[in-house]
Amino acid sequence: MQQITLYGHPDSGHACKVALALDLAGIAHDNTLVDIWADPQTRPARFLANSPFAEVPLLLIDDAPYVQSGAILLEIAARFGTLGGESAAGQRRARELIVWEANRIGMCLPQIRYAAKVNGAGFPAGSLDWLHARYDVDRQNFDKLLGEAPFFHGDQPGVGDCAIWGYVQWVDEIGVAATDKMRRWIDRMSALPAMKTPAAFFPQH
Ligand SMILES: N[C@@H](CCC(=O)N[C@@H](CS)C(=O)NCC(=O)O)C(=O)O
Repeated sequence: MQQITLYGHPDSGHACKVALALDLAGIAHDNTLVDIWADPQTRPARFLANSPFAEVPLLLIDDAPYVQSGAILLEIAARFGTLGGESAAGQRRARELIVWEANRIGMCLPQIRYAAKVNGAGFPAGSLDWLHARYDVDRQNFDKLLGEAPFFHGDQPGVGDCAIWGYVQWVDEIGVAATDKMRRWIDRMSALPAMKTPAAFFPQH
């Protein structure tokens, strides 16, 4: 049987995306916490040997490493034929959603969230305004991409929903406006039986 290990941290929406996908698909795995706020050199040796930037998420399938949350999600969908990976149309949808998320909503929301944590230290003048302006476009495009379906992949959530969940789960904490459609999608995602809080995905033992 394959041994699957996900390295992550509850503050990492990128890691939450992958943890959610594995649980939604019912793929047996272990989650291992990596302290992303500690000196990288203190992180587990197996993690450092396999994550080129010492970043989470890292997925190990047996001894094969997979990094970059969007690429990991696409690997899960294709390898296990799940969460959109079952059909050519589902795979195309997954690619489009994941690339959009990484370029847009998954770029500005983590930065706005991090800026609040460090009180804006290191953010050049005007950069937060620029990030907020981008998010205003992104939330309108969120509505366009979702359309009238309950999930981005249609009647059931797929890896694209997992990707978008990564940071949209925190819109209220971040203090940015959600659209009505976004709020209803958040409610549907929150109600999924496989859904967990970030702390439950990556418990601090
Ligand atoms: N583009 C990467 C981003 C990964 C990333 O930024 N990980 C952060 C946590 S969200 C991290 O591990 N930071 C710790 C560090 O850089 O030392 C992905 O999609 O997986």
